Amino acid sequence: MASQNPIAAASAKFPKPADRTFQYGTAGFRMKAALLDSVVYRVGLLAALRSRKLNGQVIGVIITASHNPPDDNGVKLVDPMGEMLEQFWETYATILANAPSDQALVEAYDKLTADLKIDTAVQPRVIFARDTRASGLRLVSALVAALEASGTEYTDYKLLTTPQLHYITRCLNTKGTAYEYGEPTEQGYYEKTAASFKAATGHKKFNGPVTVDCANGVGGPKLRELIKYLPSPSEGGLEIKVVNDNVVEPERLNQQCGADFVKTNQRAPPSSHSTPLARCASLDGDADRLMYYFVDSDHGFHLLDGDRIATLAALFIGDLARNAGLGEKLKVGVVQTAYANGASTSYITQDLKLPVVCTPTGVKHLHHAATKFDVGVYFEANGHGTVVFSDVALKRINKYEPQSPAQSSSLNVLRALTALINQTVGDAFSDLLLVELILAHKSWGPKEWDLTYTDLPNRLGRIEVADRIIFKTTAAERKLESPPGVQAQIDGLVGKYKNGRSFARASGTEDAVRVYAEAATKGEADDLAAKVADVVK
Ligand code: 16G
Repeated sequence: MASQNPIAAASAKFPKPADRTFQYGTAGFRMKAALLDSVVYRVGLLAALRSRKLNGQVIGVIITASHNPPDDNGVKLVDPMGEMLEQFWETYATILANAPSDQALVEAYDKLTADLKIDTAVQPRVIFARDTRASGLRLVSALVAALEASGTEYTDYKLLTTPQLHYITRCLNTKGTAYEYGEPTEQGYYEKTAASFKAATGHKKFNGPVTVDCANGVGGPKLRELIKYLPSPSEGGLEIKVVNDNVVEPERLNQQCGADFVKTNQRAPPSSHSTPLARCASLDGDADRLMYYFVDSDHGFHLLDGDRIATLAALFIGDLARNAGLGEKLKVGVVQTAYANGASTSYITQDLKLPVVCTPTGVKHLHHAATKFDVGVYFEANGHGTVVFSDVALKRINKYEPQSPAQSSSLNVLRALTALINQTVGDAFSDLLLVELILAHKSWGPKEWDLTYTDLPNRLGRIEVADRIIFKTTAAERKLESPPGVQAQIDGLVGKYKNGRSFARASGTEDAVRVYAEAATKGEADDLAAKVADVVK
């Protein structure tokens, strides 16, 4: 009987590994690609349910494992406005992924349909894309099987960066409405990004090229495509040198390059031959994170991470709003996580005089908190982030009548920024262009940017523990409430260090606990991290 149900019949081709329990986490499902076929099939079913529940709005599915090694892969759902899947549905994803048999899967699917009062007459619509991993195509076939078994109308956008798929999802769902976001195509994405970059840059000059390490991932070919739409260097445009864009050998993805390599190792990719003060940037494997860095004349390495991008963006947008005459009418705020360097937080609150909110790790938390401001700047230290403008802010910016030529020119830049910045999710391309145009407006090189404040020395460690689940946090992951007594020990240690701060939290993506520590000197930060690690072990 079971094989007559199309969902069960197709599921039989993608059996669930018996000894595995899956969980939809901060980054969707992510693991060794060999384990993912059943998971992707079931995510396809969930996408169909989600689209039906939302009256046939388009749901996005992206197959990527971002900065993870080439043998991994992952799958994530994108909600209609291009945001992350609503948190409650993560539980449903987990239920479907763990149904022990094809028949149990059908029962779980039918039960969700009934419990969520889903109208089965609604035509579900799903779009999907993937990064350059070798396993991507195989996983796409599992996804397509689910979409066909559930009667879903679908479009395969093939290779895209994650932010591009978020963009297209939002465009499709807003087309023909007052909130139309853009042309729902890859070309539409390039055209919108390039036009707004050109408008926001005006006649400002770029101080030399920027070299972009594309992690040997999908960002390479897509950045080369975007460049075709930008003004060329001979027309006064920005020169972007693309490196590490080998996608022919997928095993090179994220190897010795990319944003995560640079952030974790606090050094440039070994292949980098950057000259002093030259601007360098690294993307991650699906181009949703961005790191900047440079070397100075004594070849010291300087990292300009997500905190730096956030502070630069907040400084520039705050100034623009004031200069446009909208200072009182636009509440600009910054959202960070516990990993943000304490010096960046002090700079934002004391020098920029802007409010800072701290949330747990994971883009969905930051994004949500950022939408509470008129203009919310959010970045994780790892380089994932963007700026979101509320509907009220957009109306004010678009309707405001400037009172002077100076106000008018600031307002024009601000308007262009609202189109340049990908508001659905952190996007390394639009973040890169944002940084570049800010530096051009300020006539700053990386050194001037770096000098805005001095990072507190810090150390991030990864500790393997018997059971990471017992590590439960509170206060946006800055304190441990369990195991009992551990936080008191950490507090006792922190108190002994000048400018000391430290926290421990269970990783959401790896079987480990992460320990972060910062202090007045590098030696003290290392020492504090080691002592806190001993407490956690
Ligand atoms: C995921 C998150 C990222 C977060 C990281 C933390 C998204 C799209 N990605 O990659 O934001 O920084 O997990 O990893 O939300 P951890 O829990 O292992 O430290």
